Amino acid sequence: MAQGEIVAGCLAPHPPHLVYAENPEQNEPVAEGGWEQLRWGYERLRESLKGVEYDAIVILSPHWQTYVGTHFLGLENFQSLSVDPVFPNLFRYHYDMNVDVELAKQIHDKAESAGLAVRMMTNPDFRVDYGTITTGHMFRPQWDKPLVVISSNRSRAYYSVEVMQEMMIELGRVTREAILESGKKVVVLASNSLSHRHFTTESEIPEDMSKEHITSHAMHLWDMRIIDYMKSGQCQRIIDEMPEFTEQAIAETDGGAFTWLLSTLEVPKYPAILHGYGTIIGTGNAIVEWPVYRHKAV
Ligand code: 2X7
Ligand code: FE2
Repeated sequence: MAQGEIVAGCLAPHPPHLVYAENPEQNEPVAEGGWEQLRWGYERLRESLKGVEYDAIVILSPHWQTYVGTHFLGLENFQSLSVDPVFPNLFRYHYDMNVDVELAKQIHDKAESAGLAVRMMTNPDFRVDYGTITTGHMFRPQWDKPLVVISSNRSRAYYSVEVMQEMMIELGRVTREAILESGKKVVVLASNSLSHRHFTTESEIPEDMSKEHITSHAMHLWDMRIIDYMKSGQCQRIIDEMPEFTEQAIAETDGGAFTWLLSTLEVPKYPAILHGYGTIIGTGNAIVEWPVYRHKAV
């Protein structure tokens, strides 16, 4: 069997506003557009990966929060209605997703052997979180590739960013190993915003872009600093500064997805492609691709 590979890794944020603004048939609320900078960013990401072949998509979402270990979706198919608890006016999405259970189990088993607490989630009535669904939809609206969905173990909440990072670096390492051994080609996605301070009220028309901006200059400076590191191939500095970034920018990196992603990519030293940046109800969101397929040894 040929060795598997990670063909690309992406930062692929999930504010439900993006799906709302796209008006797909699966989502009940209807919008007059909005957040175009980010939606065009997702268009560019999809275009960039159009010619790249892969078998499965692996997502880690901060909105599937598990406090005892890391969980993996463990059934072939999940279908239901997903409603965002904070924005039920924007996101009521009827999903039907297929899971690559074989690959999920391979990552699970490797993680278990490495001493991480893990579990396969096999409850057929389980509702998939809106982070996974929004990233899944925006990354590949056709839903024609199986997913591996990994929960966010909230080790930051019990311990610290440092402990969270140690665990996510290990989870990233075993995720990579399992993918290489699986023989499959895979894209890995971290589903998270950067700075994450929300406005506390919503404007009358949620998609009124005259009301949209970053919550503060400090948040903007942090987002630009992290983007600069991604664009200039300095991902180790992101890992090193993650505790300050996560605490000072209230960043959604607290869920571990970003650290896990960088670890699956062996902390890239080559430049990432920034496809878009924009704010959503005050939070900072970047759509970024690490084009591993361009950096393969020939
Ligand atoms: O989950 C989110 C988010 N991360 C950012 C902005 C708005 C809503 O939901
Ligand atoms: Fe979120």
